[in-house]
Amino acid sequence: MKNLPLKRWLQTRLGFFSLLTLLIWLKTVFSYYFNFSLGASDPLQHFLMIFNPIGTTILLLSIALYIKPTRSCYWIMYAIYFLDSILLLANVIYYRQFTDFLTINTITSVGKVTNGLGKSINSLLTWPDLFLILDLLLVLIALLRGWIKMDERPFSTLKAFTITSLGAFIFLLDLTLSESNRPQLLTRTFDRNYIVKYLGLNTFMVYDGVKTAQNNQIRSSADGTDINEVLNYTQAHQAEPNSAYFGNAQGKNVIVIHLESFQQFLIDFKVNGQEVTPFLNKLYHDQNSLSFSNFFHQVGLGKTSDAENMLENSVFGLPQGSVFTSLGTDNTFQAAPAILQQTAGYSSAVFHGNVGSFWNRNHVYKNFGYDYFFDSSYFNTSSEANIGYGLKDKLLFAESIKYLERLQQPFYTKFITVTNHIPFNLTQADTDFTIPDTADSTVNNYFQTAHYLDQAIEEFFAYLDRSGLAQNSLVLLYGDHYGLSNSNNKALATLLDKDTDDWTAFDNTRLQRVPLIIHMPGLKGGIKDTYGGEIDVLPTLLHLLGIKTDKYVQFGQDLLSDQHQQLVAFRNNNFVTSKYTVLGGKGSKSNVYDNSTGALLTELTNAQIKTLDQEQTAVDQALALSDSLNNKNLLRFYTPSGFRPVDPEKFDYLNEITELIQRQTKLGDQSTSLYSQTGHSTTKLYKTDAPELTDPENDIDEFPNVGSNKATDSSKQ
Ligand code: GP9
Ligand code: MN
Repeated sequence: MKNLPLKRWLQTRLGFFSLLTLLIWLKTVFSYYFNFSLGASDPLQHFLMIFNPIGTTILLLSIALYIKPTRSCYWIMYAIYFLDSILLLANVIYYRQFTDFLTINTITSVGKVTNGLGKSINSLLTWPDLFLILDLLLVLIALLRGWIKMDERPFSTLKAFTITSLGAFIFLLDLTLSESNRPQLLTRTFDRNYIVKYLGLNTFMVYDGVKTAQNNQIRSSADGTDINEVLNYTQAHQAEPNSAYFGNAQGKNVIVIHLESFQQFLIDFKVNGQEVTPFLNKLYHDQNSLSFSNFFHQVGLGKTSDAENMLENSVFGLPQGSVFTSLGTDNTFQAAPAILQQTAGYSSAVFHGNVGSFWNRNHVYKNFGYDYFFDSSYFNTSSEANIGYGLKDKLLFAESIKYLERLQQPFYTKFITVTNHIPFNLTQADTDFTIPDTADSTVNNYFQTAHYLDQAIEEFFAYLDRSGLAQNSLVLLYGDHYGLSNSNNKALATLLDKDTDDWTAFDNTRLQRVPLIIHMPGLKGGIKDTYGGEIDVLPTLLHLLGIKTDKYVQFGQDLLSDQHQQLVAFRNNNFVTSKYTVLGGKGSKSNVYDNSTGALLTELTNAQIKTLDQEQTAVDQALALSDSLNNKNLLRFYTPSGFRPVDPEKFDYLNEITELIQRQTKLGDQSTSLYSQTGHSTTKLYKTDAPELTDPENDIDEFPNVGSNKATDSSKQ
């Protein structure tokens, strides 16, 4: 036994180092699979999950190899191993409660964590957790008892450096493979789960630490007076409400339908003679719909989350990354749910079939003041019900009714659809739509998922009619951003009867239009060609509801106001006016297109140049002030009169069903939920042709045995 090579190996510094690396690696991979739901969905992702702890563990432990004195080297290496293991265990416990990873901010605001965990720390510990700390004790005893002898021979700096380099190389390999599987992983930061899945817990910690330090530094450089410049701008930029519309929807429920990747060109569009979205087309032209034909998305890298941010706050996203993921956990917001709750007693809820952690929604919505968040944990997300980013749209609407009918009215709700998301996959059973046959399969598939989404909306509207909700609700539908990117547009051009060779940047910009439809029985509708964008929706909506917006910090303008300026800013500082599309930078460098002809204007008059320069300056100023508001968290310095800052601690999104029922019971006769008004459930009124729901086993009436906001594997890729 004594001279076994393995034992001899363990008595060397490298052997000890390897043992600790192995232990951390095993424990981490064990936790990835048994304690966290990271949602690996292809072999490469599984490989990366198994591979990612190695590089960073080597990097960390190798620090000790530079230390020459024997005892210091061993104990420092042990300390690193100890701390890393404790960090893992702490994450496991935290995740069990919050379905999320520890961040620097959660660790430093210990009160918050212990508050949340304190209640249930015992129940959160399980026997297999012992496996994560037992080895710490065994290695300690082995060292103290001399079972592992300390090797007196120091490591040469060169050798230590070689090992550090090996760690760095493995890490870079992991990073490269991850980026190939999930482009823009670090620039967009979709979900903390993703960073851990691809790059590991240690990397997430460092990444989060760097981000937090940067944010804190920018924030601490701000003081109360910095908000003044923003207030001066937003107050001067206010557009007066249009008296013909102000208050038209007072007291109505609001249902926002977020049409994933849905572009304006789909409206009235036909493929092989078949309408792609017949229901939305009808709605678009309905006399009770206000529809906008020149409404642009204005998102940056934060895509869906940027669109949501603009809709809820009338504040832009960031030039890099997403406000939701980089600032949404800590920033102060004065968002639609809070404004509506405080000014008109609205309750609020979001329905979305992806995991709550995606785009950091589970934190952000609390800061927005959302009462309820029904994420994938509240739905039956079996594998056939899920596609791409979560629950299929028909199922999302159908299965939300049992929650919707319990909400106190008036309510402000948002349904975020997902099926029409790239790569626009759908199972055979879900579609009979004949897709086009361009050379680009992404383009072809886009029409089938858009068609499916259209049917889902139609089913939902039919329910709203049958249940009577339609009569006292305003439904606002909008496309969040493009589905087909510029690289797909050449293939799309053929379907639009355009010559591919003549396709220009102007054409690409036109395709950034998305629908905005505001529908309500009795609303004086019509198709408006006002040029506007997502930033304008909140003031438009609030004015329709009869709520003045002048005291809030909002960068948009009411689309129905005569004072609306029709200056649409994009996140890259390009812009569109009612006449021109201005792309590619400032001054003489810009390309100016005429909106009516699409021609590139090469000879501009001095007066035109002057106006365009002024407009460019206005666009740059709006974006810069919005960035300063976000980055410096300036709303913490300004509370509009009569507004109470949102307390995110009031919401946990964990037991929504119990909370809904308790609220209803507590209110008794005063309860205004649809369920209370009708005296029974209305789920039977929901009709869907979704194949998953024709099976009697899948009952949309029942509250499923879920609802703890636990992550599932629904967020693929
Ligand atoms: C997922 C969804 C998609 O939850 O909202 O976000 P996107 O990729 O469109 O930004
Ligand atoms: Mn989206």
